[in-house]
Amino acid sequence: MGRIRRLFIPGVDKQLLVRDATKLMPELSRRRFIAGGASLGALTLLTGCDVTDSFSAESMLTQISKFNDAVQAAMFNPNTLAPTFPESAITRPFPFNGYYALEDAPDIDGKDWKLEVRGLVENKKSWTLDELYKLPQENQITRHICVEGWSAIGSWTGVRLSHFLQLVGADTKAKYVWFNCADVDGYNSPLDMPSALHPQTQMTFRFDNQILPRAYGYPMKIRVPTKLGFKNPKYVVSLEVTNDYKGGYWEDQGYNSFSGS
Ligand SMILES: Nc1nc2c(c(=O)[nH]1)N[C@H]1C(S)=C(S)[C@@H](COP(=O)(O)O)O[C@H]1N2
Ligand SMILES: [Mo]
Repeated sequence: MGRIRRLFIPGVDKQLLVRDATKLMPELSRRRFIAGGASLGALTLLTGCDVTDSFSAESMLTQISKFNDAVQAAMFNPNTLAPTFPESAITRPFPFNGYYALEDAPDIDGKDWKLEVRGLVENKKSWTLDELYKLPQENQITRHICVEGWSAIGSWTGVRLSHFLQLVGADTKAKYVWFNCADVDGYNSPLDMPSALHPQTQMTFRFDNQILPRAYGYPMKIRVPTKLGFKNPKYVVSLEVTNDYKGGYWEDQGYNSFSGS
């Protein structure tokens, strides 16, 4: 994970925290948590606590010890919705994150950009931004959790990915939707089909009611609030419906591809 920036969390030893939390979990949850990589990010996703200081680390542990197996099983269920928040909870400014500095982020001209659609779909036509903007859009205020140890609440607006997949005649029995991005050294990420069809999984065009800024993935990112941050590709240029596991930028470096509920 050479290029990952390590964030300092005052008073919290991440490894100890993950170890303590694991001990507190009921058996079934513990097994799933360990199978999922036992990361601090997964713990944050599970509890909704943002571990940025020793106080919230403590409340996270308290919360975990209160869980019963049924509650945790529900949180790992792909049919469960990610928690939503009021506008007052939005984190401002919302953090930018990439494996490079913001100046090096893709600078895409929306007029030239097209979304390529490939693989197991009936209609492989490319989509312009104007065409995509005309599709029905929804808003969600949800939490984004990064494995580097931070989380933030944002407001995203866009088209349900399941709606788009239906429009292009995608084979929804295929295993994955694989996204490719415009980053200079590449970025891609496979999403399992049940998560692609999840009602909160979104082709996002707006952040905080403004056209998606460059920092957050202009012109389009895929918002998957049931997954960790790295499974939310920005600057997307193509999607491919496929049965082949094609790997991903962070997945290839050891992060669990499931990484979420
Ligand atoms: N194309 C692209 N998408 C990406 C990344 C990236 O480097 N390139 N980083 C991922 C990670 S690790 C995180 S935490 C989020 C950060 O999104 P944000 O900048 O909107 O906070 O984007 C994800 N999607
Ligand atoms: Mo991340």
